[in-house]
Amino acid sequence: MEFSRIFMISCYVLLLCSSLTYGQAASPPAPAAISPTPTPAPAPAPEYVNLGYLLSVAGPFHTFLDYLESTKVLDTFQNQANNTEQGVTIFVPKDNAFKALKKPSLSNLSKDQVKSIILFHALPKYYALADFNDLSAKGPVSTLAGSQYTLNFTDDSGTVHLDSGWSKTKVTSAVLSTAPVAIYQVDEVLLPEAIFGTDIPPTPAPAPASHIIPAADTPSAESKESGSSPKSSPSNSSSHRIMNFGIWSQKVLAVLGGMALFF
Ligand SMILES: *[C@@H]1O[C@H](CO)[C@@H](O)[C@H](O)[C@H]1NC(C)=O
Ligand SMILES: *[C@@H]1O[C@H](CO)[C@@H](O)[C@H](O)[C@H]1NC(C)=O
Ligand SMILES: *[C@@H]1O[C@H](CO)[C@@H](O)[C@H](O)[C@H]1NC(C)=O
Ligand SMILES: CC(=O)N[C@H]1CO[C@H](CO)[C@@H](O)[C@@H]1O
Repeated sequence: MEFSRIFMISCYVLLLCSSLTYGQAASPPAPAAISPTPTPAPAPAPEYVNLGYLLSVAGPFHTFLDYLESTKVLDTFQNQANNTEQGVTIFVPKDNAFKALKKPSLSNLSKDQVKSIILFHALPKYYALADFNDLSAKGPVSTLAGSQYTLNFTDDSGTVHLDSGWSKTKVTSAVLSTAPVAIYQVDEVLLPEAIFGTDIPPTPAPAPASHIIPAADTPSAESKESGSSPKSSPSNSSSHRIMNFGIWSQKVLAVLGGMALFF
């Protein structure tokens, strides 16, 4: 008699404990799935973004910056950036994108053509990444190089693809995206149809998928590795297993407790 009472009490205690742990195990899995993209800390609204400085410390974007300086397009961009009404959106290829240029190279172009190509890398307006969804429906978008220098955009579930005719590339990270200045890193140098003609080369072999390198060492970096956000969500299985074990142990103990009543 004494033994069965102790057994019942201990069963009851175990039951309590197991429902407590079950309650704890059941609650945590929720937050992981809610927002895979971290919300950027609200940076203080910059009065003045020094593009030359920013591009010299991010990237590496030295080749692009050299072209910006030698063509004086840096002044055009900076002027546009200072103009807070419209702002500017700049697509910046990394140094290795310039190294990868072989077939149509920039070395064989006139100064004006090079200038146009560099101007071709910017839109005369600030666009946040979310704006490209609307922009992609609009068809060809004029760049700072003029109305015959257009880019087509497509927003593929958050990844912004650019098509210049010759170059098909995508935004791989946001170096800066705070109105009025957006600077996005792209995989390739944008080569305009207006200079290279409509003799579009066949699409080159796709680059290895693992080649996305976020722009590091950026002071106001709001680094966004596009297209790979869901991958990093933690494994779901362990929390499910804990939950399942919680339910299972609770049931067993409940049965034991019920049996104990008959002693
Ligand atoms: C942009 O604004 C800054 C700060 O007001 C100024 O020093 C700079 O000369 C301006 N640059 C251009 C190209 O307007
Ligand atoms: C520039 O390109 C044209 C045609 O593509 C070619 O005929 C010419 O030889 C090139 N010049 C140099 C300096 O490479
Ligand atoms: C952009 O898209 C339009 C059709 O909407 C097409 O006619 C044009 O050739 C495209 N331009 C480029 C550079 O891909
Ligand atoms: C709902 C869900 O995301 N289930 C996944 C849990 O993780 C396993 C692999 O560990 C996937 O196969 C499931 O699809």
